[in-house]
Amino acid sequence: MIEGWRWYGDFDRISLGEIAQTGASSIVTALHEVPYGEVWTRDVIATRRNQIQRAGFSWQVTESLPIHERIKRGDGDLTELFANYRQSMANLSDCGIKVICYNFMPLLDWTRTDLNAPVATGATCLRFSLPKMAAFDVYMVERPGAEKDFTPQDLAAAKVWIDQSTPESREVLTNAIMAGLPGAYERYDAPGLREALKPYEGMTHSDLRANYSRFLSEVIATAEELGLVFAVHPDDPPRDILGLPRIVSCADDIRWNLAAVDSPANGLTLCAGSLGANPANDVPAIAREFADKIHFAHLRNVRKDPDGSFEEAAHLEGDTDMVDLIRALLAEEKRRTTEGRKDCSIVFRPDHGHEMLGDAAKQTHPGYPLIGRLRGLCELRGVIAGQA
Ligand code: DNO
Ligand code: MN
Repeated sequence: MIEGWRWYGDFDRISLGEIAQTGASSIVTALHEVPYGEVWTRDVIATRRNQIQRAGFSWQVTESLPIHERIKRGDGDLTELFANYRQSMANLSDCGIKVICYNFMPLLDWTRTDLNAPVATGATCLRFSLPKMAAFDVYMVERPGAEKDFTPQDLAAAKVWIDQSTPESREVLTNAIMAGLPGAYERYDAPGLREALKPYEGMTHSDLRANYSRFLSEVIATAEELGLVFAVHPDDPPRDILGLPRIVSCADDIRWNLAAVDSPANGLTLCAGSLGANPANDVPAIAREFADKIHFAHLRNVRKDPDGSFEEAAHLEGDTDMVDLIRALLAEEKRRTTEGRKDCSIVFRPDHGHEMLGDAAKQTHPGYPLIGRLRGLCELRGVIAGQA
């Protein structure tokens, strides 16, 4: 497996020189500065790639080539947006970047309710509390019909939280939830988010699936011609949120996604942490079932609570059997090697880490600390070496 490391380009307070000291060899990045829907030009991609290569790394995976919200909503004439997307694909391919990670979550990307939840070691982690999510949705966003999406127990716990909350704690919660909005978006307050949700009102799973399969039919044939592969990132958390449908949350969904346009270019980012947050998902089993379509892996762990909440555990300490998962990925690499394929190695990255040992001072994005991810990478490296 190839050790990857997410780097946010020149915005990142962690430099390529520092990343080199982790031992990772492949940078995972995107042109975060380009507004969604616009073309990633060949020149800008090549400049970024040269910068990465000069620092001694490869750039094999882009995370993400973002999909404009109008495509997710199936809104209006999408001809130009699809053409721009395909042009960015061609430019990436010209520059040798052949794996495209993306997600199809409407409006929000990853969602947490706490960015600094304490863990026993004294570090902090990202956490998702279902009662707090319910409190936000029902009492702060006041989304019409939100109560229907929660159990009586969730609602009772949400009421307790809101009654005890202060303006400050409500603001901390709002900021945590907004931290997962994709880069190009403004941050909303709770009433602002209620407005932002309006264009999605009434969108069903099957509407979103129709828009998703239209997207695939617009890009997968081009990907095949260019020798590119797509790797959809699962929903995080793997459930509907704020009334928005989610369609990449479990094995059944993935079966549907991969069959929607059946091609080696239509593949998966195996994000162990996202999938692992749903108790129904057996992550190593999912890795085995879809092994030949895994083009990229995010390795991290979660510890689930019975009420649907979860926290990001240390990489080898949560509910997912990471050793078994790595065994599945290594077996797939071996199979590819015996088939004589040239893309045998799967790039993985330590996906998130605990904030620890002074990480706060250098962290650009929640979940992406230097030392916390280094701890994760080293533990995973040990597991991989032990199985080689
Ligand atoms: C969160 C990440 C996601 C991921 C995108 C991929 O930390 O795993 O933001 O990059 O969903 O499109
Ligand atoms: Mn991930």
